[in-house]
Amino acid sequence: MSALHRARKAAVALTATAAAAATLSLGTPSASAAPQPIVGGTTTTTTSYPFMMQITDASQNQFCGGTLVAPTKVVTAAHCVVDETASSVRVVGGRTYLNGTNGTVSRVGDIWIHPDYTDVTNGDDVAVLTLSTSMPYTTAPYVSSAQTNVYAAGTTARILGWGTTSENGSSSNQLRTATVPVVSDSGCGSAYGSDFVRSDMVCAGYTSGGTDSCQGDSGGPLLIGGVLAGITSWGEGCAKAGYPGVYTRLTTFSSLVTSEVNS
Ligand code: 4AZ
Repeated sequence: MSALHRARKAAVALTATAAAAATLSLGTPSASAAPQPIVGGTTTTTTSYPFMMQITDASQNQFCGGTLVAPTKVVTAAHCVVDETASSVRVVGGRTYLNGTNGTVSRVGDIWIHPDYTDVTNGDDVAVLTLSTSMPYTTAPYVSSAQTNVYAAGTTARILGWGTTSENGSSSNQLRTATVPVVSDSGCGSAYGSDFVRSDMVCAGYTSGGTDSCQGDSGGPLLIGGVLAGITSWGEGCAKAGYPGVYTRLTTFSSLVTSEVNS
């Protein structure tokens, strides 16, 4: 696959780097729709989505999202933290703006990464962070392993993040959200071939593109009916027609996550 855009965390937030890269305008959504944030969507707040966490470096520069599922447990993507150590990351809750200083900052006591994780295109893109400080925010429920029906094609899902608002664009200072329809496994397989691992991934997005997760949204939630059902993982670029976003299929990993949440 020639131009597969492997998901990677945004290196830094709120720098001029991303804006400079945007001038390359590689693979921006074509013709019809001008790029809009998350790509597409609207601004929101951590008051509306209190379980939405920033995963940051030690200087509180956001590079991924995460979902608070218990007061000291955050679900995120393996690829977000595979090159990190517990001491190198922080989790920030209750902070709508990347340049804010409010909310709750916690250190991380333990990082659990799926033991089989190698690369986003091989699946297993799930991790659980154990926080040193409890977050005083409402947690999100997550799917049980039995709830595989939530991924019916066409079901509306919600994505959230501070990621770039266009491919190779800049991060959003304010948290953003968008809704995208779940894509059938056959449709996603047609787009991504063998990189789409049906047991471990689910796709969401419009056939015409225009609305999607993007760099820096990784690790954040895909909510279906208000329940955490996926983790932002990867895709071919962002918001491109024919290339939906790929999310970790959380039903597959629900029991493992529960083991970590209860540990
Ligand atoms: C990323 O790099 C990323 N359009 C996240 C989501 C998608 C692509 C890349 C899906 O974090």
